[in-house]
Amino acid sequence: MNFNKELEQKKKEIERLIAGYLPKEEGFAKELARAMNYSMEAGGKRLRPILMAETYRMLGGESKVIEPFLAAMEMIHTSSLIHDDLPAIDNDEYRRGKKTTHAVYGEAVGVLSGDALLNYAYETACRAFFLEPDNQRIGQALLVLSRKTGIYGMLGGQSVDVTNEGKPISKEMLDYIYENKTSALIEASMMVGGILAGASQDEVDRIETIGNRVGLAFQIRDDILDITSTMEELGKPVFSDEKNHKVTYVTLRGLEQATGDVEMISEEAVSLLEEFPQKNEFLQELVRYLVNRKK
Ligand code: GRG
Repeated sequence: MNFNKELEQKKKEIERLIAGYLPKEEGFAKELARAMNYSMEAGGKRLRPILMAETYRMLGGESKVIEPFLAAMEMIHTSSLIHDDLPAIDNDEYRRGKKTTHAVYGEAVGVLSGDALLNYAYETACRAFFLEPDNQRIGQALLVLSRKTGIYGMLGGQSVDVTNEGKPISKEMLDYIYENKTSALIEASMMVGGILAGASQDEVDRIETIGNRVGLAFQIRDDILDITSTMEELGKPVFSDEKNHKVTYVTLRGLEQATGDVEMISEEAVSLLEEFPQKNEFLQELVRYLVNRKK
């Protein structure tokens, strides 16, 4: 099967699985559930759960215990996008080619649906205990998932990003921002896959480094697309970094070097992946695809 077809099929499988975990739109809080489901069903690449599932598969994982974590990861990611689009942060009206959650449901429900989805993600991940009550790795996976989302991960990075808008920032600070606001969830996705598959500490550490490199390349590519793509292609506004007075990898290093660095950093990730004797060619191709993605 060719890569694009396989990717589309895996994305569909993930979406089917996620649909089974979404909250019911009923009762007094149904507007909240609608807003949560609106954002979860708005599309997107489903990259993080696919990376998790493929790392799990590479390391020999075969149980359903991964499933609540696949859904939870996409919920965390989506909750961060809802909040990222809010008037207080990027104030964007479009995402994934559709109106953003706050644009449809209003700012208050936008805030609440981001909070609710983040909380619901952990509730969902905890369901893994019902599947395998004695599996100690579920606790380890939960720790990684929550730590990489919080102050020592995505939220830490995002906070430094927003509090430094409009200011000149060092490359060191930019690296911190990218490695946290973007890489942390990608690291967590791959690490959870590894942990639940029974990986050793050394393997989990190596997977963390791979996730870090993938996330960095992914974010630089995001910066490049912000200035080279179109709203139609991206499904979200372009020149958003300039609008928000953000220093990016491209403003610091220039478009040409940024493009070369994305290539180099992702090849580093692929080489580290190749060191695993258990090969997963799809995963390697996925990393390369991310560098050349158009949206
Ligand atoms: C509520 C948990 C929570 C967090 C709020 C706003 C915020 C804190 C974090 C924002 C983090 C962020 C948006 C980082 C940028 C990462 C990035 C490039 C996201 C886009 O990911 P894609 O391209 O999106 O995978 P799709 O739409 O394909 O899912």
